[in-house]
Amino acid sequence: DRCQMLSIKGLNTTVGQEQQAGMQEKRVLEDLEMPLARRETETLFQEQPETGNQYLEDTLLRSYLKTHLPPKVLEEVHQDLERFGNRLLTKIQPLSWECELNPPVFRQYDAWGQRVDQIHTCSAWRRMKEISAEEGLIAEAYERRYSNWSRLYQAVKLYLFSSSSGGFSCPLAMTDGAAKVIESLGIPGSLKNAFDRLTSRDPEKFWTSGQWMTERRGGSDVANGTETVARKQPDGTYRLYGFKWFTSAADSDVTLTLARIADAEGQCTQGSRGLSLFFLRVRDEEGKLNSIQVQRLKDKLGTRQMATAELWLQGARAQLISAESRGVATISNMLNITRIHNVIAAVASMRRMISLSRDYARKRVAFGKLLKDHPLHMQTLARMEVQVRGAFLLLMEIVRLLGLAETNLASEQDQLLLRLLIPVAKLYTGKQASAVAVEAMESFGGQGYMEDTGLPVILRDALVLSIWEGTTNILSLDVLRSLAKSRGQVMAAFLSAVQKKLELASGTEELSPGVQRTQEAIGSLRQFMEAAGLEQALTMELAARDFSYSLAQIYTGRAKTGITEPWNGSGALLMEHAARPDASSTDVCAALRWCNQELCPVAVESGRGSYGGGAALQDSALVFGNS
Ligand code: UCC
Repeated sequence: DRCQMLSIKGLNTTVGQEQQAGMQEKRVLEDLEMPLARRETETLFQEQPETGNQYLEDTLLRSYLKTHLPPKVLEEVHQDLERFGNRLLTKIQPLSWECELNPPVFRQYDAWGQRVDQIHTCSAWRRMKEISAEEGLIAEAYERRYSNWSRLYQAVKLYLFSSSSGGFSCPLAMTDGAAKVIESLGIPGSLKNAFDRLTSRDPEKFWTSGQWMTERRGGSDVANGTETVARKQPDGTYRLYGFKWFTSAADSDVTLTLARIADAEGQCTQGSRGLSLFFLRVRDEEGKLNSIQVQRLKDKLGTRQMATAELWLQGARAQLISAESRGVATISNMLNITRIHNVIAAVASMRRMISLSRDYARKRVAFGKLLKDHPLHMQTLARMEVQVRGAFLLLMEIVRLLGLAETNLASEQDQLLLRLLIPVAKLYTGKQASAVAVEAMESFGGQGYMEDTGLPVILRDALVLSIWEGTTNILSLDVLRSLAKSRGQVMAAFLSAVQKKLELASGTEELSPGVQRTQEAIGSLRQFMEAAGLEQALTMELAARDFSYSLAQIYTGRAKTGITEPWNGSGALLMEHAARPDASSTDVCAALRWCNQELCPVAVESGRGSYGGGAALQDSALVFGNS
């Protein structure tokens, strides 16, 4: 034992060190006599927080499916999801951690100085691609085996997969977006092979897609920031010349990208109208890059499992797939899909963090009892739980509407509502996911901050969700775009949908305070909109974020300023869910928690004069310190 202890202490008893070793040996022996000896602390330790079968454990998901899916569909889907939940737990989660430990490596030159530009991904990452095909994670949405419910079913599988995917959800998002664009173009013959591969269940055939939109001068302002030029070739294809500054999942097989077509004099139209959309294969059959050079891989805060690269396009051969000058409008089909995937990732990340926090609360003892027996700790977890419930129902609402739209079953109102809710949900859940990740991390104390627990990865990966696919402000402006383009019809659809849900909820006595508060919030929202219509455009731009938050909170609900404050606001979706005949007391409680205080921040801020020209000047003075 003594020898072992010495070696644990790292002692080396070579000649000339005996004296020092003797002293250290004495200290070891003293240690052994201490009441809490190291031997004991080595045997104890905290049990690791874990989750089981994510599908079986997710009562909200299961109750949602039970309520909405036709019984026959539910039966089949239930079996598959239970099986998938087991596969995730036993086979896929370990791969996810492998992806984190073995991020992609870029090799620019070979040993003999030849430029090779190879992006090496780990075997677990490549296995994720095969699993994605086998599970039909893209295919399900396009095969439409379950008609309008196919999209929702696909989203549920992606939601379960997301937090075990080792970052592979990102290429899947873009693959889905590319398939959607091709489908919306009527699957032209020249893109049939690509469409079949992007939506294939065969791992040998399955392709993933990138979405190369971001250039040095414009991540948000794509219309003015895109410098890439497309030159037409005699065979009708194009060659692209430019520099793409962020290309996520740069190991993808194909991509969609924007460029400006040069005329005979080499001149290009600037702005949004100058942009067209192209499809290209990244490598040829032999794996040789399509006149593309990889400058370097990005050194990112999170999503490190996935290769994001800077790419030079040096005459990459590409196919024009949009009408000339309709690039942004055409790629917006892709954006709307990737934004939904962003929502999926946000909800999945919150669900995972909360599940782990919950399990830890059952295992960790502090102050003489388990964490779960400390009311204040449970209050904190409960607040997070209400967050994820609202976000989950918002996600389901969007994919339900998308499923209707894709099977020609959506009313005009459904389509308008979908257009509005995508940016609202993306901007809102992106912020929620970061807040929940930070709060949940705290629930593990110092352990939450330790890399080898895997918890910091979840936080890092969540932080990008409010940035990629459009930042919070860009998405808030997209909400205004949807209002302007529809001449306000999206708002009419929104208000009518909320009213319908409240009518359902008003049949349940316990929910009446929530119904009342939502009605008040809608009244405030209407007043704000009437007032804004009479003022200058600046008012709506300054109000865009608070306005979008108000829509999110009224439709689903949440506290105004953060999860650490009491619940305020009321949620139409939560109340609709709580008004089901077989709703649980937890469903009612979650809806009522949502229903306590202000849920229309835009009306409050408007009353404070936060959106006028004077407020803009004040903002500027506050930021720059002008007197
Ligand atoms: O970050 C990126 C990759 C990340 C990896 C993927 C992960 C996915 C999540 C995974 C989870 C695990 S790629 C970069 C993402 N970049 C963006 O999202 C761009 C952000 N910027 C915007 O969204 C801007 O608002 C722009 C680029 C859309 C603004 O462009 P314009 O050209 O200035 O805007 P316009 O002129 O207002 O719009 C042009 C046309 C209009 O149609 P027409 O001409 O018919 O009136 C708009 O109505 O495009 C239409 N349009 C839309 N239509 C614009 N946005 C939309 C939309 N969202 N839906 C429908």
